[in-house]
Amino acid sequence: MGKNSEKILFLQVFSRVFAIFANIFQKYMRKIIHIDMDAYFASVEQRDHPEWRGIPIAVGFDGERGVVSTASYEARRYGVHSAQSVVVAKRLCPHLLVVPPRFKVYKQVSEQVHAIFHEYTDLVEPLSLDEAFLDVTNNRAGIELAQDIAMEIKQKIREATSLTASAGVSYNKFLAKIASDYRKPDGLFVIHPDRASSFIAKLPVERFWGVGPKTAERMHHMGIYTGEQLRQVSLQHLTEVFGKAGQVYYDFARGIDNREVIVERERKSVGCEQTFLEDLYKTSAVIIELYHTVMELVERIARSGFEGHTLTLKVKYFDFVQITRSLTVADTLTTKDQILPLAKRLLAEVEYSAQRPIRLLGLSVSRTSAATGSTSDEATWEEGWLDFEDWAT
Ligand code: TTP
Ligand code: MG
Ligand code: MG
Repeated sequence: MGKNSEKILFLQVFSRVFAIFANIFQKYMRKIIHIDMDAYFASVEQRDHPEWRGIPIAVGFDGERGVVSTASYEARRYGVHSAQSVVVAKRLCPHLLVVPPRFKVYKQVSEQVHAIFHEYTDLVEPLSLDEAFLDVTNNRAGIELAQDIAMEIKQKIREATSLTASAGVSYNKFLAKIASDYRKPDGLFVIHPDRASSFIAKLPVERFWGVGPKTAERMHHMGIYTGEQLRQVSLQHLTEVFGKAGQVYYDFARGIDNREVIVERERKSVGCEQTFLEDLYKTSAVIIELYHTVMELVERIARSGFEGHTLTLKVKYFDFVQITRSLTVADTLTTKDQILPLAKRLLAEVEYSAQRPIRLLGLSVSRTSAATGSTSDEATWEEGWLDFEDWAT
């Protein structure tokens, strides 16, 4: 064996050993909490309108094309849920009350809750208006058990906002996120390092973070229903089927997630994009898809509380050539009525035809006017529940 290949072998062994120790360290040293508000928008509405308490309500814009942002627990019993059309929701629950959102209030409450988080640590990573990760390994209060911190935070949220939150505690983000969902509402669930393996083994794959309905279905087709079964599949097979996400699923099945809690990942833009099943060239079809993309964008802006002034349209043609068109306005772009006309204006600047059909449409809102060309192509897989790909830079 040559000197070089010896060196490579040594490095490989070293990095493998290092990874094993790093994982053990993470497992027993890190303390991560995930907090998520219960039925967030709906709970705020029921708090502020006592007459709506105890009855099925959905937050969203009422009408033919309206979509449910979220539903109260009373409504969920009828099968009403986020991202469902209002028409379907009313069919399931005929006496459903559909109330319009008040994003300003949701943002204010979110700020109150974040102030409470920062009493314990500055390592806070917001995922959306109603949830965040906290790394409390070294916390300000010097509290030993993360579980105790989670309990205190829940209590303080209740006192400050009259709302309930659920908390998940574990040694990484993936498990903390699953844990917060496990005993909703008003839940507190701890996944101890020693219990993680058996917990994951029994976990249905659809509860894995990043596994949306489509991925779950594909896994089911492969005969994978639980964490235990996912663990039996080789890394090679998973990456063949799921691409980059395959490695993530492989690690998650083993309770491994070394991602750090990233502080105040300040968003520069919020956007979404959609690749079509077939390339489009008819104006009517393109306009319909543009409309859907605008609706999705409006939801994402609402969820993130993002305030931006520049709208960017991204078009990818059949041959993968991509162009972007932007315009900046004085108003903060948040509503459909503001964004749709601007999006149409941008689309009017774009040429397409049967010879040059469109493969993908994307829209984003960003803070500055320098957005053109800077919108990232990298889709994040954080939330797997919609057909659209998310992009955030
Ligand atoms: P979630 O935390 O996903 O849901 P939730 O808080 O309503 O309910 P849960 O108790 O299960 O956590 O989302 C937080 C808020 O984000 C939600 O109240 C409304 C908004 N939202 C949308 O507008 N559209 C969506 O598709 C989802 C999932 C959420
Ligand atoms: Mg929530
Ligand atoms: Mg949430």
